[in-house]
Amino acid sequence: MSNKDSFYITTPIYYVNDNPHIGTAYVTLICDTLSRFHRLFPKSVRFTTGCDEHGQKVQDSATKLNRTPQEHVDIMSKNFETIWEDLGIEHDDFIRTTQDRHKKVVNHLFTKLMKSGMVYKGKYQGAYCTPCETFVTQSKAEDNKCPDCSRDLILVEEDNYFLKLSAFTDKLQKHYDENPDFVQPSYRKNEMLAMLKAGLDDISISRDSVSWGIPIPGDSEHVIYVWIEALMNYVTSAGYLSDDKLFETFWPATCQVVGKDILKFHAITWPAVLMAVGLPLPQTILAHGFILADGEKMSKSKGNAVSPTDLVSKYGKDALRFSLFREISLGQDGSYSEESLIKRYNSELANDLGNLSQRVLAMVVKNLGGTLNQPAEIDTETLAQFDKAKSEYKDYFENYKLNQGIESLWTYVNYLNKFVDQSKPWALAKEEKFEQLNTVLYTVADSLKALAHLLSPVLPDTCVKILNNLNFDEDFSWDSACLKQIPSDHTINKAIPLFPRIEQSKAQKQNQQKKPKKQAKNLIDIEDFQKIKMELVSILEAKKHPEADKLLVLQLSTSQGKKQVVSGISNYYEPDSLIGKQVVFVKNLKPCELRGVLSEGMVLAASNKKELSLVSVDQKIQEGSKVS
Ligand code: ME8
Repeated sequence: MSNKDSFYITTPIYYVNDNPHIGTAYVTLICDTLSRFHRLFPKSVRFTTGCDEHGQKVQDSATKLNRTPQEHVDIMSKNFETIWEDLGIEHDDFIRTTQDRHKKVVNHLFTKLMKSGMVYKGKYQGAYCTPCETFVTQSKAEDNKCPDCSRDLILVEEDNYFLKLSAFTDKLQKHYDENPDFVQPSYRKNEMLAMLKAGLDDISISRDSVSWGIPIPGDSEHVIYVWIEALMNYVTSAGYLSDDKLFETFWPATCQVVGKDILKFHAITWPAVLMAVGLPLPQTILAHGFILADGEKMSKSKGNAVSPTDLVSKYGKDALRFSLFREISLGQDGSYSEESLIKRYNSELANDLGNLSQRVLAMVVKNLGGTLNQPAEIDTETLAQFDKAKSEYKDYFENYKLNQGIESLWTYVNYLNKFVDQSKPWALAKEEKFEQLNTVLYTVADSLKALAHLLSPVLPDTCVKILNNLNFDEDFSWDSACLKQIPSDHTINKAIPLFPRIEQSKAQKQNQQKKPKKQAKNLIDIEDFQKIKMELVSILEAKKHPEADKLLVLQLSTSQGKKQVVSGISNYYEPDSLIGKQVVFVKNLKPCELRGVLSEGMVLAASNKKELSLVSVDQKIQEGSKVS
């Protein structure tokens, strides 16, 4: 059992075949928020994330882009780090499976696995899903499609090492019985229990037709199956073999957050590996559901994804995480869109919290000269409501129920709004009842201060603003989240608005295609030219437009993730000939639909009436380089 004074939370480590997307952002934000919550207490907290850099899928992506796998993983993992920073993620470690510290751990643990008698050599003959990096048994491989992602399977026939997973069925069952919270939520645990009941098959744990991986110790013809070595990142990152004190503090992990699609690897394979090598099992594996758009899993390949970085640049970091947690109950699938973010933002952030803060602090400045005094007593109903919200919030967050925890705090925010409406401070000001006015305004300002500490994991930037508005430093802690903390004679600052309202029509307009203005024939200033942002990108995929012969639909690997562009070059290029080409991408064009397909920019081409050629560079240089 984990040390109660420490909290170790992990995200899955992400494949670097693609840039971060809404699904990877969602789980990373969950972990960031939970780690910030636990940091409020006097506790050692560790939050790790990183990249899963080996395997066939990554090897194939690198080949498509004419890169070596190492070049590819170096570029892509940097993108992950940058985007996490843009989203306000504060991790303690960013692990990459190509790092020496990880290879060392994998060698050590795999050797232990072999010595445990739980590994044997055999032949795997069957289907493999490269996008999921999974072996698929014949009975599940209907129509040669992956049962999880529906993409085409490949047939592989390899001499492989196998793990005797079948031998762990009873031990795992016992662990589940003795640790009822091992897998959460309970309906996901039941899925795992059903698998155990059906009995487990042995699994392949090596590949011999893949070279991009960690070789099997003593048999370099094979590499270790990516899923087996990737799981080991969680102990590498906790200091296994490199920092005994760290490992002692943080292993076993408190909470490992994963998507429901990869739960089996974490709730069955991973514990079996740990049992085989004699390491303790994590306390909880928490499975989240999918973010849906129009009832389908949101994913870039389906073209229904909203980009987390675009949302952050438009609405701020806090609005993204707040709306994701509010819209989707952790564990279940839930719909999400830019419109749902705007609705939450306007109703809960701007109206409930932002307005409350603005109107009360403005009155303190206007009617009390900016200075608050501690009243002799605070209304008992307010104290009771606050205590209830705080303890419910703690309980929910400790049990990974983010939406319900936020709801508890929001009940208190709404209580404060009612309190203001009923206390009518504007009437007290008019009647010059300054003592009563001070009591009302103090009650709300003091509550906002306490709320800032409680809400800081969910709205980190906003809570800094709340405390700064109130003229306090932003040293968030659970103990500071109490009422009657503002001392007498305390002067606040002029309030900076927390959430300027988003006009929905304006936001919608931003999404609408604007007709290109006719270009004036006169010369332009350099400032005008500099407004066009261009960079060098690679073409990942090219397909014919389903509705227009002259158009191709290109998928580009850009510094802001994968982008789709519709381009009128079909008469001049075969789609396959474009894969891996480096081209110039105009990245700040307003997105538009071309014959029903979204286009998020353009690629440059030189053309005349007879010929057309894409603009490129005369020698290969790093992707993402600015073109100017
Ligand atoms: O699976 N909604 O990496 P990955 C919610 N390397 N979550 C989503 C989602 C959506 N629409 N789409 C994807 C891997 N995800 C392995 C992990 S860990 C040792 C190795 C989630 O880059 C998905 O559930 O494919 C998964 O948890 C993660 O994003 C995808 O990770």
